[in-house]
Amino acid sequence: MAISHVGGDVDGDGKPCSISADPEKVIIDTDPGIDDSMAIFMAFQSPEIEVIGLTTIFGNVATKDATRNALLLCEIAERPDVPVAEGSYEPLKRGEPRVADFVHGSDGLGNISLPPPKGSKADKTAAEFLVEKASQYPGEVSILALGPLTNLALAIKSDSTFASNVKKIVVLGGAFFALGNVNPAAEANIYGDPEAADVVFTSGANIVVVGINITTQVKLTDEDLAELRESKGRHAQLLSDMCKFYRDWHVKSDGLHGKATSWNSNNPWSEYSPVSVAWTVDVDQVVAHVKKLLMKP
Ligand SMILES: [Ca+2]
Repeated sequence: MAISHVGGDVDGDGKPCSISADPEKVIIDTDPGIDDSMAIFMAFQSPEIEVIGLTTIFGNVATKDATRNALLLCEIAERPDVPVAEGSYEPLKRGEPRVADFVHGSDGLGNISLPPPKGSKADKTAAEFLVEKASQYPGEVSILALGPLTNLALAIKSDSTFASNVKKIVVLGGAFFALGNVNPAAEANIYGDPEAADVVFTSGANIVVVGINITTQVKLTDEDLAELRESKGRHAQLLSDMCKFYRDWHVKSDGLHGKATSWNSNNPWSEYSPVSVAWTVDVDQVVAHVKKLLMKP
């Protein structure tokens, strides 16, 4: 990303810092979800990113609950202007979607009795919204896909130029040389709609995959959560409340730790290049970045 403009104290840390003159347009395809709520708040707190819309999908909750939560998160972040387009209620091959509400609470946000949103969803479906924005800004829109890939697959199927119009699709999903979290062979977002994942990975779009082998390394400890609660972070209290349910569930399972930085472009989808897979990350740096954004006033 080009850093070409020195802005004011956008970090709130007392020092001037660089921001992109032209923030990256991002659509977040999401099933919020506590981790997705963090990601959405972090995106809103990042001057490098212009969130041009949220699209919703089943996964951590049913799609209509994901839509309610997405609208609510935009309102809490004082960004009710951000459109929320509702996605598919079911995977490509149809049938009841798998919903993991035992991880995130029945409302998807840790059962903390939040009010309903005031606003309403966009007129367009998620797939229509994705296609419209990708063709309105060809080569400029990145999609952060945080749930099953149904909406992206529908967009690819409905518009043959979609895959080449999007700048980049960052997929949170898969497990590389690691066990899945639904069963040893499958990670939840891919398992939620494997046919859609196949459509996306073979579309020719510029894709970066961040799998569970990475995400299980990047953890907020109880100390981190205490620090968050004590911080002046804009949504620190809310996130701390939400995280209680999530933390208690995750205490039951744990992953491994690792460090280094590498992306592997030689992978099972290499013939559909460019698909890059993250093998490792600098865990300390990622955690520090997450905390910085979550604790930003
Ligand atoms: Ca998610």
